[in-house]
Amino acid sequence: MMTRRVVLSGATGLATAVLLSGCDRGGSRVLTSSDTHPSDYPTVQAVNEMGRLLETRTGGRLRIHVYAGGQLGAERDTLEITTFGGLDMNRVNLAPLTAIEPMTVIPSLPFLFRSTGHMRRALDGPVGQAILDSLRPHGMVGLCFYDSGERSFYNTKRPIQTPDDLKGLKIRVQNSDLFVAMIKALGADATPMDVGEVYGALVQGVIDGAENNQPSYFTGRHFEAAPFYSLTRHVMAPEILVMSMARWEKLSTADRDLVQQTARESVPFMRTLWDKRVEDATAKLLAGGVKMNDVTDIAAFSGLMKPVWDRFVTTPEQKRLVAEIEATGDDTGTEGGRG
Ligand code: GTR
Repeated sequence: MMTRRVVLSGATGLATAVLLSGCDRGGSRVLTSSDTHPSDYPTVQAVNEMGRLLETRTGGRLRIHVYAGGQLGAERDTLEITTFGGLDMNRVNLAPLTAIEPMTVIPSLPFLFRSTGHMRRALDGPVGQAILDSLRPHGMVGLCFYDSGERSFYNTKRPIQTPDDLKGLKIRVQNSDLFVAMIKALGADATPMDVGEVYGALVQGVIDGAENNQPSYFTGRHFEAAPFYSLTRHVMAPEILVMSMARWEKLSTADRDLVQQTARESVPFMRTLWDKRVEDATAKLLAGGVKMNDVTDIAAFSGLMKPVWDRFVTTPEQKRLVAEIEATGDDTGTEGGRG
């Protein structure tokens, strides 16, 4: 049943996207983009802002239409559509890309970033650019990263304080072997699944929990079914905005520069919305009865990650980027070292 729904929604999305991709109206081009989040979510707002900048700067010649709320299907499916040019742009989390390109594993590694400042500084620099560029051989141009905060565990049973509390729990993860390996290393059972299925799976007891940032936990109403949210802050895998290489190659050099520049300009816009969204979601979650607990012994979790890092960080290029990120300071000027 679940598989059939995914296939059907993917097929419908595909037809829509193919019909709409790069449609021309009197010399103006509408770039199509997909997002699983609803239209008020910061990622959608940021791509809309980029569209507004593009429209203003080209006198309406280039515009963006975001298909929000997962209308075009799950991230894995829309990514496939993007790679063959059926969709012009796509905003996804980095996790589903880890199956496609090993360089995208890096910012998705558990307990890599020490803080939001550290993550932003590393991804805004040459390391981030190298990861964005790594998607080109896969038919996509990485335009920019957006924040996705810190992912933490939530479940229907109990607060998580130590990895022992996760034992035996069925935890939903994104479609990524890296995430599956991380959950297994922590002693829980991993169930990869599209985010759109999580609420129902929690209610039906198909899974006991999942992991995400506060805004997604709130927006998907997952907190109603799984009220224990434990601040493990284990992953800061960012969001990424990509453009299909097929569309990119059809743009003039000047338009490519404009697309790249407006994407870049949408990043600080998004961060302002994001910080506020985390604050608002947290307040609403607490008001909604969520039992949120701090986790004091983070080392008990991060200490189990060595086999995961060893399995997924294998190439010299990956190792070089990890070392560069570890040596990058955070916004408060601390240089290197896991403090
Ligand atoms: C969210 C992210 C989505 C999606 C979702 C998930 O934080 O913004 O793109 O990856 O998590 O868990 O599937």
